[in-house]
Amino acid sequence: MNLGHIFDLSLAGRPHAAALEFQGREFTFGEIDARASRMANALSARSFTQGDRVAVQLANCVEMIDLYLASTRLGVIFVPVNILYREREISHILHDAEPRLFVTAENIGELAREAEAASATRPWADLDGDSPAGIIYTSGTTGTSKGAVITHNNFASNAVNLAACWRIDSQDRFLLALPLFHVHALGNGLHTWLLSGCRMRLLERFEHQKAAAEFLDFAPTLFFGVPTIYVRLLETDPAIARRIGERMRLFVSGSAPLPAQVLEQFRALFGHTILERYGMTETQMNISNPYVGERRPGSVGFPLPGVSARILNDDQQPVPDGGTGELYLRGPNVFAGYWRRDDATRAAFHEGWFRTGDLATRSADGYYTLCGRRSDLIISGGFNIYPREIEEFLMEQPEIADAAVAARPDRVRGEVPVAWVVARSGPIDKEELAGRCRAQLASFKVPREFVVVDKLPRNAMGKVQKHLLA
Ligand code: MCA
Ligand code: AMP
Repeated sequence: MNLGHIFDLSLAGRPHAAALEFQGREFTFGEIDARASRMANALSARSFTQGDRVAVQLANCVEMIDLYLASTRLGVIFVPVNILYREREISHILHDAEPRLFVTAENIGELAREAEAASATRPWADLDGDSPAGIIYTSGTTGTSKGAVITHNNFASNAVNLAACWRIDSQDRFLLALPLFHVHALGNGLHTWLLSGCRMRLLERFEHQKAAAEFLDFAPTLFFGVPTIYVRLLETDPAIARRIGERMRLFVSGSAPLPAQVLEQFRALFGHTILERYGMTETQMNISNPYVGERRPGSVGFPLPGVSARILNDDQQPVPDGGTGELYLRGPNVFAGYWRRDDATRAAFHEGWFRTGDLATRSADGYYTLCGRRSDLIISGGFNIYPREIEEFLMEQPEIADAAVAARPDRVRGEVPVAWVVARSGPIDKEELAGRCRAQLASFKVPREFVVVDKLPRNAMGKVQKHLLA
């Protein structure tokens, strides 16, 4: 099967059921199906064929769903681009993925008009489950991001797992506020919606000032969030939180560690124990706390069905329960490799097991707990930041001789980036430097502070000792 067969459970199987709400507009599954066909025919008219790439940088909207469904129908590979990315970051992706078309807020109107005029007959490419469905860029340790090639089978196994293990069905009311350009909203959100045939309200983005009102108005039963969102929701008035909680069935958290204290405070306020799970772009969802049974604070639970997990030490030997090592994974969820990067793909696997780069420990009763990362990845509000990329940008600036970027803990965003810089000669105008960063880097990557130092602490190998920076 390919994703089309799975989506058809709702698109073709429940054509008259309410499917989607977006900014006051409502659509049935039949309408979503027809929109997808029209968009696919519009892409075909632009001579898109199987294997072509379409890059898309849009805020959440119905047209983005149309484009995604149209792509999976034609075998076109969908390349979502973070809405916060600036020219430098976008240019890297476009050069690497070589899409036939780059869809943005500027030209989506034109494409939508072509789709309105196109036929609603269904095009249907005969796709194998191993066909690529998406290339999702994820920041590599090299500083520039690499495209993770995700197949129909990868996405399908993830959706089937989540729908089954989290009991998502057509009775759910699903509030989706996460950005569709990431696996969290796309692979978990969109796919479980289409698989289950539930009703979804899509928001353009999560706005914490409006969140409680949105919950009250839509009365969802299901919600996916990153920890920053749950920290924001702790500001909800207790009586309102209780009302929201009464209607809810399941709150899920992932993409970054959920502090145990936030889980406890949230439980006291909303009357729900958030279900924490762990995933990666390259692997979709790997490990999840159980729907029925203990959702253990600080832990991410058990490997999902079909997913095999191993914790190995630096000599690639198994670590006994209670010990810490790097987590390796195998299963139908694991991606096909990095786009045009055989070297990076080879480096990411050991004897067929994917190296997550995450450090983990397993308890005697089988719960996995993440305990940090091998790399210096920073996660801010659920967005990943590789310090190397910011360091490279800073070193290109004429007034900077040396630079290092590291995380600072942040109550709301989890972590934020801070830069330590060495001047080439003369003073550094921090405001001006911050402005240049804002123009060239996604907002979440812009260092929250610049600390000017005489030199960076380096070890004998010349590597910056980041733990000494703060
Ligand atoms: C954030 N900002 C945005 C958006 N989200 N701008 C436009 N559109 C967006 N969708 C910018 C704001 O302009 C602001 O910039 C900063 O981010 C924080 O915004 P704020 O309103 O203060 O929001 P917040 O209350 O702090 O919440 C931020 C957020 C956002 C909404 C939680 O961080 C977010 O959407 N995170 C989810 C990311 C995600 O889905 N990650 C999954 C990747 P400024 O800083 O300049 O003020 S990981 C993944 O996919 C794996 C597989 C997994 O395990 O899930
Ligand atoms: P991404 O590359 O955006 O897919 O981010 C994947 C990374 O997010 C993982 O390698 C983890 O480091 C982190 N991550 C995802 N879920 C969790 C979680 N529940 N707890 C801690 N870290 C997480």
